[in-house]
Amino acid sequence: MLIRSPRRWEIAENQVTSESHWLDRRRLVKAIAAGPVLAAGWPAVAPAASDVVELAREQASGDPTSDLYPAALNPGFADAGREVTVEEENLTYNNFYEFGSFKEIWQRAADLPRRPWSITFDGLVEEPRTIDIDTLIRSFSLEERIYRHRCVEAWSMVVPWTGFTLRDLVDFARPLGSARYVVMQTFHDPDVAPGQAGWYPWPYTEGVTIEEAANDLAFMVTGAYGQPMANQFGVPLRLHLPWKYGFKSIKSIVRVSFTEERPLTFWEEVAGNEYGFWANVNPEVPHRRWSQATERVLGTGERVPTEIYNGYGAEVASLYAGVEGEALFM
Ligand SMILES: Nc1nc2c(c(=O)[nH]1)N[C@H]1C(S)=C(S)[C@@H](COP(=O)(O)O)O[C@H]1N2
Ligand SMILES: [Mo]
Repeated sequence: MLIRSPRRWEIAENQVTSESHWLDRRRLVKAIAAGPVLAAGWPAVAPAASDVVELAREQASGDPTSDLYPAALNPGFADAGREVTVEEENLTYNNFYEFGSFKEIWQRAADLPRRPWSITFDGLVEEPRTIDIDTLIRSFSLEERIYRHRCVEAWSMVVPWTGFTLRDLVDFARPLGSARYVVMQTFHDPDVAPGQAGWYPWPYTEGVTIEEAANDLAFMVTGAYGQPMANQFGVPLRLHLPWKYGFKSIKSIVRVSFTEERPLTFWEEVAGNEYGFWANVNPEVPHRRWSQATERVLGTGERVPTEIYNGYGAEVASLYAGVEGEALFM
């Protein structure tokens, strides 16, 4: 996510974070051997791709749900019309502000404990409850879907996700008939996530309408590239809404609430004049500071035209009949 300008207090935060907090000794030694370490604590030479893939494999093989992978590919989502983004690329270019406001947060995200983890369902539900993540994941049958992802920063990727539909999660939660929105929150623990020591309105909060949540495209992600997902993708459970800008796709969810009122979402609260609730992809509505007409496809060196609803209009455009008066696209 791009904000107005680098903020003085964020830079200070990066500088006070010691390298050893997020680079283990072995990696730090390697990084130093590879080149000078910048004052801000960032190795000048990018870590070898094998390191990041190796770490992702370690995280996946230690995951208590690893026996569920690989899940069957849903033939309806087998072709995203573009090549799947190279895994190393995707593992080293992430937005996860809890770990810092830059893309290479993968080492820091390795500090996030994958277990124990539970999810609380509350608000307008028949009965509020807190469920262990493994019990939750095992109550659904996992499938693989290849989706395009378009970040509001005008880059995109193609990812083979594994998971289950948000619709199934909503059914599991048993909301009351009065519920109009599904609101999700990320964990909040500044001891593990140094970015949360900063000024942002933590925890990260996102939401969709009950109708959007029921759309078949709305997907709860547990895995990527045929395995339990690496920490930086938002372990152990994240959302992916492929027709919306990437910031709607909240990571590392701990709470799912049902409300009558529209929630104030994280980026809306940070910069409501730039990031709205609906955030549907539209090449014709520029961001206040840049065009959304094209996107840089990660790992390809190419720039391609952006499509309305990120190319998923046939599935989702009908959701927005009747709300045209609102700022649907930012
Ligand atoms: N909790 C949380 N979820 C988040 C973000 C974040 O900073 N924190 N960034 C969002 C943005 S802007 C994007 S583009 C995607 C990036 O997902 P990726 O790192 O798996 O590519 O995650 C989204 N979900
Ligand atoms: Mo994004």
